[in-house]
Amino acid sequence: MDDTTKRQLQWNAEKIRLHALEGIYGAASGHPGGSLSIADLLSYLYFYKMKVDPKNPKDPNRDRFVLSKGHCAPALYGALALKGYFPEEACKTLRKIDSFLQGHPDMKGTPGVDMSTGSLGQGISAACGMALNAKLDGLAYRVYAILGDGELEEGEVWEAAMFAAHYKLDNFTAMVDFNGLQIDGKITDVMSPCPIDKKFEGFGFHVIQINGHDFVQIDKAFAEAEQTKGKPTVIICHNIKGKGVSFMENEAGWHGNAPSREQYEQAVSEIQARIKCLEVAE
Ligand SMILES: Cc1ncc(C[n+]2csc(CCOP(=O)(O)OP(=O)(O)O)c2C)c(N)n1
Ligand SMILES: [Mg+2]
Repeated sequence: MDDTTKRQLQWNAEKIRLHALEGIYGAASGHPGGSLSIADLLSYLYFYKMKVDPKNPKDPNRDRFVLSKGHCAPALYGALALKGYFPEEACKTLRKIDSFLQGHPDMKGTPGVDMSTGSLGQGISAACGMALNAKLDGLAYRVYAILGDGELEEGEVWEAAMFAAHYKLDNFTAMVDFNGLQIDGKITDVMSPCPIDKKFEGFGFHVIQINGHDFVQIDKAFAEAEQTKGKPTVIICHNIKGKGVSFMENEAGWHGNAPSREQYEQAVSEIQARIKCLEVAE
C-alpha cells in the first residue's frame, strides 16, 4: 500500500471517528469506546476492500458487511455516510425520534446496512448464512463481520464458527476487535474468552493476528485471507478501545457513555488536529 492511499484511509478513519462522536454527543447516549476502536477497520473495508456501490445498495453481487457488535453503529453510520449512502449531516440525528439511524443497525431503515444487529452473537451467524448463500448460488461476493472480544463470551459465536468451518466458508472473514474491554471491565476479569487464537484454530479457522490500527498490516491480513482456501479466516485485531481520543483510550467507563460538552470539544479538537496534519501531508 502506498503512502497516499494510507493517508487517505487514515483521513477517512478520523472522519468516521468525528461522525460517530457527533452522533453520540447529539443523542447524549451511545457507545464511543468500541466505535472509535473499529474506525480504521471500517475505513479499510469501505474505502479500499469491499466491492459495494452506494448507488446500488441491494446489488446481489455486492460484498456484505455485518457489524456483529451492533452497539458500535455510530462508526458504521460514519463510514456509510462518507461512502455516500446518505448525507453526512444525518449522523447528527443518531437515536433521535424519526431518524433512520437507530442506536443499533437496522437493515430495513438504513441504506447500506446488510444485517440488523445488536444482540451480541447473532451477527456472525447471519454473516455465515450469507457466505453459504454465495457458495450455493455460485456468487463471487465475500462476507466480512466485526465481532467484539466481549461478544466472544456468547455461545452462539462458537456455533457459527463451527458452521463456517464445516461448510468451508473461505469467502468469509471475521475480525475480532480485541480491545481487552467489554461493558463491565476487562474481558479477562469478566469471563475470559482467551486464548482467542487457539479457540478459533480449534474451530477450524485460519488465524491471523495484527495491530488493527495499522493499514499496512490490515491490508496484508486481508490478502492472506483471500488466498486461504477451504476454511474461513479470522483476523484478531489488537486494538485500543477509545482509539484516537486521549481520555477515552483503554477506559471501560467509555463503553457506553456520552461525552459532556467540554469532553466532546476536546475530543473533536484532537481528531481535527490529526485531520489537518493528514491534509497538509497530501
Ligand atoms: C446478547 C447480548 N447481551 C448483552 C448485551 C449488552 N452489551 C452491549 S455491548 C456489551 C459488551 C460488549 O463487549 P465487546 O464485545 O468487547 O464490545 P466493545 O469492546 O468492542 O465495545 C454488552 C454486554 C447485548 N448487546 N447483547
Ligand atoms: Mg471489547
